[in-house]
Formats: sequence, C-alpha cells, structure tokens
Amino acid sequence: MPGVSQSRTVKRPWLWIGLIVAVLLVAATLAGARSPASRAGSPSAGTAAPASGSIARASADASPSPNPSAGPSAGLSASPLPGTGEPLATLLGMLRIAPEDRIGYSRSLFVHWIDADGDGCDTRHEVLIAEAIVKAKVGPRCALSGGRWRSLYDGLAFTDPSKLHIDHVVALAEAWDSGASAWTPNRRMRFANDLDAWFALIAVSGSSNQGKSDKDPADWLPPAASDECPFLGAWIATKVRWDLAVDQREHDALSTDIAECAATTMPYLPAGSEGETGGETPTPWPSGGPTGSDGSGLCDPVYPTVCIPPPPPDLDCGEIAFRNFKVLPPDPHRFDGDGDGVGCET
Ligand SMILES: [Ca+2]
Ligand SMILES: [Ca+2]
Repeated sequence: MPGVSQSRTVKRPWLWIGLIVAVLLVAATLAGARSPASRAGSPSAGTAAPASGSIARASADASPSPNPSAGPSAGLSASPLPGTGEPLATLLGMLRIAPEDRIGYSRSLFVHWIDADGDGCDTRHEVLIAEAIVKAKVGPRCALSGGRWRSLYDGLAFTDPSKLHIDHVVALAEAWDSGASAWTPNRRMRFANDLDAWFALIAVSGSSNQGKSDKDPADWLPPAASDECPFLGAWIATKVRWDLAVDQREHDALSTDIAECAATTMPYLPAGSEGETGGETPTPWPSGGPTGSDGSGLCDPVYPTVCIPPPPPDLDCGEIAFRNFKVLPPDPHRFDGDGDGVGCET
C-alpha cells in the first residue's frame, strides 16, 4: 500500500503539469495566430522586428542542445527545448505559484560582482561592455572610456559608466523570497553574476533602478512603455531559468500584462548544474522601440529603431553594436553606404 500511494504522489504532478503546459501551448498558438492585427498601436508593435530578431539571435547563440527527452514521451511532453524561443504565456505557465518569505534575507548572501573568467573585468563591467551602444575602450584594470549607454528602463543616455547601475532583473531580495533562500551559496553567487543569459542583468539609470528596487511587476514596470514587453519577458525568463516561484499577485499581474506582448518570445534557458561556468558574453538588450524620442538628445532620430547619438564624434560600424538597422536620410554617420535604408549590414 505505501508503495502504491507513493507512486501516485510522484506521478500525478507531472501529469497535471504536462496537461497544463499543453493547454497553454495551444492557447499561446491561438493567441499568436490572431496577434498581428490586435497588436497595432501597442508599445512595441512598430518595432517588433528588431526585438524579436534580437531574441531569435540570442536563442540561436544559446546553441540548443539535442532534446534529451525526445524519446518515448516526446509526443506527450510539452516542455520547451532548452534554447527555444517561447511565448511569454508558455513560460509563465511553467512557474510555480507560492507565497513569498523574506525571513533571513541579507544582500551579502549573494556574492557579487565576481570576475568569473579572470580577465580583470568583473560582472558589472562585463555587462557594461556588452550593452554599450557605442563601444567602450577597455583600459588597464578594466577602466572604460569613450562608450555610450542607454538606460534600458527609461531611455536616458549616459557617457559615464559609473552613473549606470547593473540591475538584477529579478532582484536579489525577490529571488530570496521566491526560492533562493533554499539554494547553496554557490548557486546564489551564480544567479547574482549570471552572464550566461543576456536578460538576467542589465545596465540602467540609477533613478530607474532605485524606483524598481526589489519590487516585482505587480508593483513596478519600466517608465518607458516600449521596454515593458522586453522587461516582462526578461522577468519571466529569469524566473523560469532559475526555477523561482511567483506569488499569486505577481502571477495575476504578469498574466494580465503579457496580453499586450503576444509578439514577444523569450528563450527557455534553464540554469545548468552547479558546474556550469560563465563565459558567454551577454548580448545587448533587444531594442524595444523607437529611442530617438526619449528626450535625451543622444539618440539620433534618423536611426529610429536603435539608439545612436548624432555626431560628433563620427562613428563607423565597428564602433557600434547594432547591425542591419533602419536608416533615414541624411544618415550623418554614413552607416548606409549603399543607400538601401539598412545600416551596417552583415
Ligand atoms: Ca571577467
Ligand atoms: Ca514576487
């Protein structure tokens, strides 16, 4: 008898999870099928291409491994394959709902910023280097000069890297509340220095980071509407990656908010075993929308889908991170040499 009841308790959750994920996949497919018309006018509709393009590239970079479960249960399994781009509803459906508990939290329990690859640049600097919209020169002791950055929550532009905060998209305290309290110190350190998923750490203005603090999306969304879907995607993908739970209120807010993000997909990138090492350079945050109107004056509106400052200095393609972006006349940096309206073609 004990054997029978144990077997039931082990198997039934997987059956239910499988069924729920399958239902969500069908629902997400239907939602995707009717999304193009309904998204007109939504924050990122006009520039969905660069965002999803960047996301698709990030997925490809993740080198999806062969499906280890493509065996007997492949027909029933609705779990995404590692590295695949998934609708946000699918990823949200993978998250457990559980109450939060702050007891025992201390920021010092998450060691950061480390220099995992020993190249002299710690995690904070690695993110700054990766996310610069104008590449920074890396000097002795990882001193950065000449770069420019766009704060990904509010569109503010910076030339002084010390003014930028590196935000844990899912804050350390929020992570603690939703599962990290049970982790080993090593797993907490890996979470706090996560360069293996481009969406986990981002460079933002101090003011937006302080406004966000340790809030979850039930209480905070980026001031720039165009960054809302990328942020929600990063939030959900990070929680899935690290197997963190959501509280009921957070789940309900996410469920409502992602209705506006039918065109957004995010990679399913579960964190590896304790032995997983860093090393993958984070790719820039996908541009969520026009940034020329952010009021900073540092994003030239003739490059409407990316944030590139007007000259001076005169920049060339080797000095910026963007490729294949829209160029309008008069193209002061002359990124579009062949005049086809696409800059820095690959
Ligand atoms: Ca390093
Ligand atoms: Ca929460």
